[in-house]
Amino acid sequence: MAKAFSGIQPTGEIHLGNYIGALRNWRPDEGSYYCVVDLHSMTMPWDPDEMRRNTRATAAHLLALGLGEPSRVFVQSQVPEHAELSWILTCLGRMGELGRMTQFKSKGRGRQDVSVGLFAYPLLMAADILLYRVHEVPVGEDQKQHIELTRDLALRFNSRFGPVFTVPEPRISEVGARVLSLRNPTEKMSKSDPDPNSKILLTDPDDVIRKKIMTAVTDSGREVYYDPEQKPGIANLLEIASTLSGVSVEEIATVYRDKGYGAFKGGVADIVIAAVHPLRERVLELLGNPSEIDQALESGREHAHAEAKPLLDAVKQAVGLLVP
Ligand code: ATP
Ligand code: LTN
Repeated sequence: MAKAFSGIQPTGEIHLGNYIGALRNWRPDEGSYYCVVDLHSMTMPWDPDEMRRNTRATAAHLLALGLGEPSRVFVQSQVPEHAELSWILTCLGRMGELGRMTQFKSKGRGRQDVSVGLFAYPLLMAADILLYRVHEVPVGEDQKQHIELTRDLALRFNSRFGPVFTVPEPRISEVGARVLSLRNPTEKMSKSDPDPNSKILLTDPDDVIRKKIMTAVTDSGREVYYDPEQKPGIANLLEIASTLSGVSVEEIATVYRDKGYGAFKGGVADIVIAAVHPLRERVLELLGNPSEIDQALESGREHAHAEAKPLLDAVKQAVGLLVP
């Protein structure tokens, strides 16, 4: 069984893009870990109360997906090895390679007022992954470049200091790796998009989901077929429906080809509601029970720490730091 690690930022409510691109591919296998990466969400300005609330709420989503058993979910800042290894990797990473990260380029390049953390962020992500000797990192398309950097750092470290790190692979699904905004289907669906109609939340009631899909931006045509260049809005809805139903994009397009956008969107809404409704019930139940969330996180923290500590000691030993 391949061991996996992945992370999600507590920057807002979990949406369908997070679920389709990442969370649905997370499995509670032995040795796999899933992390609420609170330290990553400090790379952009944040509010402390919101951070506390979102950290618990994000954890509740992971637990509702069954990832907490047995003890696979934890909070990044509660396992100090992440920040410590991140510093060591910061001294191995190069300005040039970090400057090429497209996420940094889109959020920060050329601006003097962004944090140093935003630039260094992929090194913290590399530390997250490398601490657990995992083989796979299930993520959406936007994270591929960061995992390639993680691989480069692991190989650089191993060739200079000895074979301490496992070199991980990204696991990115073919369909649904980049779910697009319902309001602007050239941008990805994103937690930090302030327009609530741009995204479907896993806690949205059925009628809200239906309304968001019925009013999703599409082109002015009538025919339903898969063409991401010419019809990005329709292609996005086809991908969403396909990943959630297990029916291929082509088959769904054939069913609705001449039926008009209204009927197609109604069919997509049925599929999304059928998938999201049971998840919402479980998330809301857990959110009403914060002590259950905290208990699960404590158990996750203990397990993660027990694995991360010896790995960090091996790193320290290899680079010449005195291990107490
Ligand atoms: P933010 O807007 O704060 O950057 P986000 O919505 O991009 O947040 P993250 O916490 O950065 O969410 O990502 C968690 C996981 O979800 C990552 O694996 C990421 O690749 C995936 N993901 C995020 N948005 C999408 C999307 N629109 N389509 C597919 N996968 C996505
Ligand atoms: N950078 C990722 C979140 C993240 C992550 C990780 C994903 C932090 N550490 C380790 C996979 C593995 C993001 O913003 N989506």
